[in-house]
Amino acid sequence: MHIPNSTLGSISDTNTVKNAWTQSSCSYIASASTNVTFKIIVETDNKDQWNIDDISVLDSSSVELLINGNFESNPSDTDWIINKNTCSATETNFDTTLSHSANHSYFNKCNGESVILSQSFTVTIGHSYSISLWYYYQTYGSGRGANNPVRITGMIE
Ligand SMILES: [Ca+2]
Repeated sequence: MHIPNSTLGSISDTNTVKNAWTQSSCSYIASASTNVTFKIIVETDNKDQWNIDDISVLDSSSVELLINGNFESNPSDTDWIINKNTCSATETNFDTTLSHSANHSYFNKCNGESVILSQSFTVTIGHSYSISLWYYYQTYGSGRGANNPVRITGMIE
C-alpha cells in the first residue's frame, strides 16, 4: 500500500533563534497501515550551520519508534540511513563538541547540498504519532551566505 508523501513541517533560518537548542514538534496521522520512511532534510549555505539531536517518533502509547534518535549508540549512525550527497566529512557529520543529549549530535554546514537522515517504521491507519527533534542554528564567518535554502524539513514517505 502506498501513501502520498507528506511534509510534516520545516524550520528556516528566518523563523528561528540562533545559538540555542530549540525543540520543534508536530503530529502525524497515518492515512494507511504500512511501512513508512521518515526523512529529515537539512539544507544550508556557506555561512550557516544546523545541528540536530534527540529525534523522536512516539506512537499513541508513547512507544518510541526510532532507534538511536539521540545519536548516542555506537556506532553513531546505528539505524540511520544518511545521504550526504557530495558533502565531505568536515562539512556534515556527527558532532562531538555540541549536543543536546550526551556526547553526539549531527551537524550540516555543507554549502548548497541536501543532507538527508532517514529511518523506516510501521504505522497504523488512523493512529496519531508525535514527532519531535531538537535543533541548534548558528552562523559563522562574515558577510552574507549564499542564497540556498537554509532549513530543516521533516517528511513522511
Ligand atoms: Ca545526542
